[in-house]
Amino acid sequence: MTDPAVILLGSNLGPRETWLARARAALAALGTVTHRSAIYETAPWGLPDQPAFLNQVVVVAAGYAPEEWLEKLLQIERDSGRIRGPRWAARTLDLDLLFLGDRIWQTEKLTLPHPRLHERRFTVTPLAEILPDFVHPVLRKTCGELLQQCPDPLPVTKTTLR
Ligand code: PH2
Ligand code: MG
Ligand code: MG
Repeated sequence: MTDPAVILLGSNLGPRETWLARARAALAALGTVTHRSAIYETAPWGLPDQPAFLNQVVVVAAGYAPEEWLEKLLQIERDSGRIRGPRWAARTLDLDLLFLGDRIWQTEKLTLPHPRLHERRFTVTPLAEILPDFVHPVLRKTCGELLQQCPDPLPVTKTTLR
């Protein structure tokens, strides 16, 4: 059994929809895309003075190890022309690994589940849309419960895009 990778896509620079579409195509080339949320327009979290983001969550089944996934995602980001700026700054494409099945992983490079996912409405909203009953392996709550309990007040608006 391969552990499905649950990935958050984000963009707030340039042709945002195009970056997400290209990232989905690149992910589909790595394995089988089993779920895809709607695209949400979301207020910038962390550094407020920057453009709004588009965010989406997709699930990909493929047999990679955690740090292999990280390398694949970084490569797709680089292919979108991303230049790494300050933490939380505007970016063409950001791909964050939220879960790899229910694996718990903690190294210098990568922590699974993503340690801040439950604090961010822009993450939990698309996640709860497609995986409402998936149980967070550390917090022991479903994604639906994490959304209900999310303290983040920043607005998240569902678009008609997917
Ligand atoms: N990503 C960040 C920082 N802030 N805000 C929103 N709304 N969406 C993001 O994807 C996002 C953010 C760092 O990766
Ligand atoms: Mg991120
Ligand atoms: Mg990232």
